[in-house]
Amino acid sequence: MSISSKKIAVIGAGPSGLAQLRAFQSAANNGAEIPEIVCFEKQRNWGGLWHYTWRTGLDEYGDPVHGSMYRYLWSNGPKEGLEFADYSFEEHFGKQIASYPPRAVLFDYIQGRVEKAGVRKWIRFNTNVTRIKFDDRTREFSVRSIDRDTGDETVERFDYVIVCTGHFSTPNVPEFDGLDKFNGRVLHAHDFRDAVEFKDKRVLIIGTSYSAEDIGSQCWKYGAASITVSHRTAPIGYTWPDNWNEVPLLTRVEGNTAHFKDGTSQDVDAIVLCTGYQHHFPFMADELKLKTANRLATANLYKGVAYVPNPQLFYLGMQDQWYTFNMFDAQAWFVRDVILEAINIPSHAAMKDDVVDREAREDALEDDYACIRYQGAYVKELMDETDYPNFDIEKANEAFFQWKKHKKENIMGFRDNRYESAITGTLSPIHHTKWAEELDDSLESYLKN
Ligand code: FAD
Ligand code: NA7
Repeated sequence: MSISSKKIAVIGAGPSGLAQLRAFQSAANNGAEIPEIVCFEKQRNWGGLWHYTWRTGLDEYGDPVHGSMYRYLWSNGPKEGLEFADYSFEEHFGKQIASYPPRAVLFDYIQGRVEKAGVRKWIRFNTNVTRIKFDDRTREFSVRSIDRDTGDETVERFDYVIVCTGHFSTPNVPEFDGLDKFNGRVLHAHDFRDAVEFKDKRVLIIGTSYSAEDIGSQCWKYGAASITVSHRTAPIGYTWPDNWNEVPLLTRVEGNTAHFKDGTSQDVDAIVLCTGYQHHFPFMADELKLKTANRLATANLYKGVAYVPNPQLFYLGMQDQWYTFNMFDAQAWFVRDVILEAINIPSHAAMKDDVVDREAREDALEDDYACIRYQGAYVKELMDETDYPNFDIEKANEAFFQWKKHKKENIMGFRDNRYESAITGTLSPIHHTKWAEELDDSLESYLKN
């Protein structure tokens, strides 16, 4: 079968799905024959999590809201770690910008590349994929989708499916005794939208990872009375502001009083469960469903992307993430080259060995610095096998190392630092206003530098 008579389905038009579209468009631009591409996106616009919605719970069609991002979100890592190798910040904005852009600025950047590439025509917006099955006889997938405006259902056949639906939208929500009788608001991070709601409130946060740290910091910045962070494994351990404390795991709630594992207690007004997310693919037939923990070496994915039991199926961006946009790019270029038959998928046994090896190497990592190097090496491995523009991974790693150091020095001031681009070598400007004092997170304000 010729390449151009093949059909591929990309599910989701967030950063991963858009990376996949850009990868094919760039091959076509270089004269390659490419398959027919249909990208299904359940929302009205592209950008995935970066396309902000105020909605929580169910959306206007009764489907779960995908968005987990909130107002006033600024990049939690330096932009120098996520910059596209084929589209720098300077190319997009016409100048270098500061290192921790707010959500609207990153959305604009993501959108700029794909607008320029002209791939919007491949996307069917407001179309939800509801079922994917594989026919062993024809070796084709059937993809059932629904146009959410008309209610029309369609079933189509595809040779390849690339799942780009993200894994930070279906919350992991544990139970704690007494939450059902708590006299304040209880919510998961997925439903957090605006820190102003928690002004003057005593906020209890459960969890110690990115969401805990950042939602706590947002509430602090916008005037919460106090922040208490409760850990299951270990405290975060930064030098926090005076009205911030860390406590062991919550054991129960009585009225407004939260009790912790060490026997201490505190009165609180709101509880935010920053307890992570689940990899959740309700539209996949069970034998096609990726089942993995949130880790760097995902289970069952050869080279972190090809589904070992059926390598006509790919998953992008399913790793726990230090690297994001440029890692999705490297993955997308690799998947594209497998589909274009420029890269061969090895035997089933070799794919399984690859996964075991990646897991073992991850299990041996000792600290966050080693994790960053590990994921940087993974991005480089994929880049080296494709024509994705090779960029200086050591330099991008270095931006992450500096970021870790800056957080340790001043957790409420780390976003006031700047780094050098691994793509253009330019040093970012310092933002005109300190993060802790900057209440305006609009694109216009951020670009005033
Ligand atoms: P997503 O962005 O989740 O996009 C998936 C897309 O698939 C969505 O558009 C969705 O509508 C669509 N979709 C889902 N199901 C279906 C279906 N059945 N049919 C059709 N379409 C479907 N990363 C950073 O680099 N820096 C940050 O500062 C940062 N902050 C973050 C803050 C929060 C609160 C969260 C949750 C994540 C953050 N991330 C950050 C990580 C984030 O995961 C990535 O930046 C990126 O959005 C992942 O892209 P993705 O395309 O894989 O998934
Ligand atoms: P993460 O990074 O998966 O972290 C989840 C956190 O939740 C972690 O600290 C866990 O503690 C904690 N957790 C999970 N289950 C429980 C229970 N039952 N009790 C107490 N604590 C629990 O998710 P995030 O939302 O922080 O980050 C996801 C993405 O969003 C990230 O990529 C960012 O870019 C933004 P543990 O350490 O396992 O004890």
